[in-house]
Amino acid sequence: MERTYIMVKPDGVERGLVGDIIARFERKGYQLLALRLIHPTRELLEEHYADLKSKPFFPSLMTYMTSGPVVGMVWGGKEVVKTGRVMLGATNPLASAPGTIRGDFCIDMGRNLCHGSDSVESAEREIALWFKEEIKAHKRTIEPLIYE
Ligand code: 3AN
Repeated sequence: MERTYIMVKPDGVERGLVGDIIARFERKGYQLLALRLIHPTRELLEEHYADLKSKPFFPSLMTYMTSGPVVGMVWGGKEVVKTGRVMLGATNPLASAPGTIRGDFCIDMGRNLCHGSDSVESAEREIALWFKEEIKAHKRTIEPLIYE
């Protein structure tokens, strides 16, 4: 089963949008495999955002992301990496379609509520980074109702 790392950022937690974001993934049919409320350290975030280190917005991204707890989740299901990002919307919320999380709930790129892995490879890297312990999927009875 494909897995992705979805994270509600500090603004999403503070604004009480965790439940709505979880509900969207649940209603879609994806399976919640792990969930943690974490106040991330700078070191963890620097590793998570290693490819953005040279960007001019990196210092403000660090300030934003260390401003409060985040909710990290692992979701599983068919094409969950790509579809998860569609559900999040574009990085710039003003370019995000209504019906997406960012399109519905936010305005600024630097307050864009959530993160979703951008490839299967980065999903596995991020899951290993944010969830050290092994994640086991429990057997569900819903699969035949979701997948052919
Ligand atoms: P995404 O989160 O959509 O994968 P990335 O990985 O390019 O986008 O950027 C990570 C985070 O960095 C974004 N979610 C956003 O908070 C911030 N960010 C990206 N680009 C900009 C930008 N041009 N100005 C300010 N913040 C940005």
